Amino acid sequence: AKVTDAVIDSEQEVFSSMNPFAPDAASVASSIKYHAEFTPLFSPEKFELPKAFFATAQSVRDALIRNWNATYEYYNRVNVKQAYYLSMEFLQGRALSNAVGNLGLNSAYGDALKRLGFDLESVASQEPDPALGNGGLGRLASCFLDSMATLNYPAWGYGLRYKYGLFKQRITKDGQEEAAEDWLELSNPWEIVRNDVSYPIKFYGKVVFGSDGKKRWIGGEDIVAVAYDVPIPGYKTKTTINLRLWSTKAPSEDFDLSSYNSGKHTEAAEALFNAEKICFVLYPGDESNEGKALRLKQQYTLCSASLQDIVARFETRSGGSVNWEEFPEKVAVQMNDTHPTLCIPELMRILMDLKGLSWEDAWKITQRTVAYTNHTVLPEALEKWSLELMEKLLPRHVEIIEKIDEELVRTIVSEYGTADLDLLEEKLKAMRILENVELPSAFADVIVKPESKPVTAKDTQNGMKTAQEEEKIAGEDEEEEVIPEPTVKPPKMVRMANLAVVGGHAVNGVAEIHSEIVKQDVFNDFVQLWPEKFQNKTNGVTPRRWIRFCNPYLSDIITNWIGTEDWVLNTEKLAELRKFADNEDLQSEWRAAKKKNKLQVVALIKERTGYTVSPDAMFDIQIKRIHEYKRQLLNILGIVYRYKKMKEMSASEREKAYVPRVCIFGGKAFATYVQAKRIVKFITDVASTINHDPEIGELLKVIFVPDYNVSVAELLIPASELSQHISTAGMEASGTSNMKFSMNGCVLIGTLDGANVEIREEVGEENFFLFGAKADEIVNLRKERAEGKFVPDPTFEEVKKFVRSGVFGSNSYDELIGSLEGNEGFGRADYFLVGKDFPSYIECQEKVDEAYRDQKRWTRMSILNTAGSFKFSSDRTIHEYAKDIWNIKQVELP
Ligand code: B1N
Repeated sequence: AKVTDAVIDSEQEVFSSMNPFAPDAASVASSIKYHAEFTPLFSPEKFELPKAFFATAQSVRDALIRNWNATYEYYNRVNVKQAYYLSMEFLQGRALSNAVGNLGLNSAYGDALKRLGFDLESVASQEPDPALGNGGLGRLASCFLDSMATLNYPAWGYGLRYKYGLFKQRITKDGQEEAAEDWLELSNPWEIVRNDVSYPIKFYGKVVFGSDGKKRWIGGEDIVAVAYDVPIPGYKTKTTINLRLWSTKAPSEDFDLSSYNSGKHTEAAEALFNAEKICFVLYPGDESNEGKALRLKQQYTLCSASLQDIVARFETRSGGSVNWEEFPEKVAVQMNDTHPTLCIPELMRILMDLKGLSWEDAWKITQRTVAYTNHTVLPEALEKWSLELMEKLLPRHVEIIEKIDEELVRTIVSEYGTADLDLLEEKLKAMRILENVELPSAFADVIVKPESKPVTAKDTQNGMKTAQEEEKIAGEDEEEEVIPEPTVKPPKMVRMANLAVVGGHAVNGVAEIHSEIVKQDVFNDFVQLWPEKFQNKTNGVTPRRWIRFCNPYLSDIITNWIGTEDWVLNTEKLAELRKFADNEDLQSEWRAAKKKNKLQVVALIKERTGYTVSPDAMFDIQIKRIHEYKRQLLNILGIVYRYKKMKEMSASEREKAYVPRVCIFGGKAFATYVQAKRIVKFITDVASTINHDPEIGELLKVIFVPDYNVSVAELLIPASELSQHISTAGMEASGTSNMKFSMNGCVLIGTLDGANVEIREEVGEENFFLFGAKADEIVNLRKERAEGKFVPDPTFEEVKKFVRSGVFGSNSYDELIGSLEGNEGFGRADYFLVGKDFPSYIECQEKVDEAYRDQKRWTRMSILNTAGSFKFSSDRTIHEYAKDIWNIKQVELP
């Protein structure tokens, strides 16, 4: 339809009131038509779905901007303390349904679009899924924004506006292929570029003394960071907070017009390209440290632009009288993992070099302002940067880091004294920020050990070995060990986690077990110095996106049975479902909702893979980044084992013995993580054999859903009945999809790892399928393995042999299966203990089948999962951060 009758409303008239619940379908329709006509992104002749999406989004954005302005006008006026969540990743997911839902405008927008010949759902599905994050860490940041806004906490997010999000995954016969994700191709209707909010960012150059005797950093490369704001609405509140994403560009004078005029077009634009490329891509590294110089530039851009902005806001809000000591009373900065740790030296630099504060004052302020969340204990993921690279790129920051390191050495020496030099040396080695760097000159004479050995390359990584090193060691034979180690000069490194612990006032882990490991293991030496810094903040997820909006069928049932929709804000109310767990009416409604959700996934699977699956089979799902420690390999080997057993039976035996299952996988492998990509390939090979086996039919199907992202999760989670969280104990910091599944009435099969431990406590152990070794057994198990004492279970030998026999194609999967054995040349001797946990996993899966056969029992388990999941709302998590770390108060708009 052509928009000929567009009502030219002035924007002010679109929503008659600041009350977000006011507009009716007629005014919404005219606002959509207004944008369709006057927001020039599409040609005027057509009014089709893509245009309908943009016009609708822009109409919603008007409401958000109004609320955003009201929010900030008020915060400025009362000068509240504000928290800033700095993250290299925000995995926002689509925004339209979420915004409309949060504003309570579902029926107004639904009706308005109907009048225009569309429906809200198809319009919403036009939106690209912005994947500015890799996985759990980025999605957590987005859940936190939702909770901050919903709970009326004065808080902002700061991140980067990557031109390309996490790669698009294609599955071919060779496994995973990556393609650029051009999410901005059609432009982003939610963002508002603030051309008047931009900050200079410097790299390289040198440090000089200014006329005042103070140090100044003269940059060698200058770029500009420009603010793009994304409004974040809270649920049923006017509070709308901000996600400020920085984009980089060159200062306009950097375009070399004379080169251009003389025909050197590429050279003329080089500076532009160099500046812009900083924000080209999100590094697709999840729990690995890519160590790219460009990544360091990204991290510094985030820290510098955000802190300049925060400091400017503090100054503005202080009016004429800036008292820097008050800075921590107005500002809390949370660093999402170590990626924004440069905040610490950057704030020091701003306070000292630009604002004239002394080291002592600047340090006190910085420490009181900044806090650090740790998200992983995997040694290879603890970020380290080459000191040499950092000295080049950020010379002034390195000076500051050196001084922080020197102060730390002073603290350590005064704490442990010089009587026991072995102990002192051990502490320094574990705790110093600079690694493989001589002691600061002031200490060089104090700490001299007579027989001190030169450091070798193997002594790196906090004394822990990287996976690659382990791999090397596993492959080393006896002979090699007698050859004396060459004394290579180990690279000088900056350990960002140590800097974050020293420079912040709080360090938290993300689940109870993880925070304990952080204290007992990773940062134990720091805990002895500053026990008060260390905390736990168990992760959470927003019940708006992750139940209310993604699972409307279940939500309606919950609301009906509890008698109120309050549970969306007060998830404790979900516990009231417990008393109805055996009620047959609730049970049948519950199953009917699950069935409807499963039918949507049947369609998705058909569309994305071509496979037809039955909605009556059990939906068994594992969706997360592909990583050895998450053990998708354990899952698929379990499926292979099941398949083998089925093949050994007669048809009638098979049907009696097994519950029909659809086993669904989804997830991306880091592009250079070879073993993870082999796992993807193996899963898809197994899938094509089993799915085409006429003997097996509906009894077993294996599906790899390509290009897993937030939108796919929103469909899969509500449809899941069993979900797998089966990491090697101690390795998954928390996990957050486990919480989403449990909320949506899925029963978990899992190890005692991350948040599984707490979920099991809350939902009751009889409603959780537990298997596998415990975290405190892992070290010993690996040791036994290395000593050749591990006796594999016959079932495990059987399944490996079956894979090697060629049932899944000519490939014998030597590298994959070999890695589980520690055969010479095949690496780490089953570092992730797949073989150890295999028999208990298989046994546990048998219990799953048994439970599922009794649908009343299963439905009861499902209801009790939803009922027991209330702790895992990110609202609870955010209240804890606000109280224990940020010291911010809820502020309701007048
Ligand atoms: O953070 C999530 C946790 O729930 C997960 O258990 C944890 O694995 C995840 C480097 C990471 N930890 N570390 C990362 C991401 C990107 C990167 O470049 C590390 N992600 C996690 C939320 O707490």
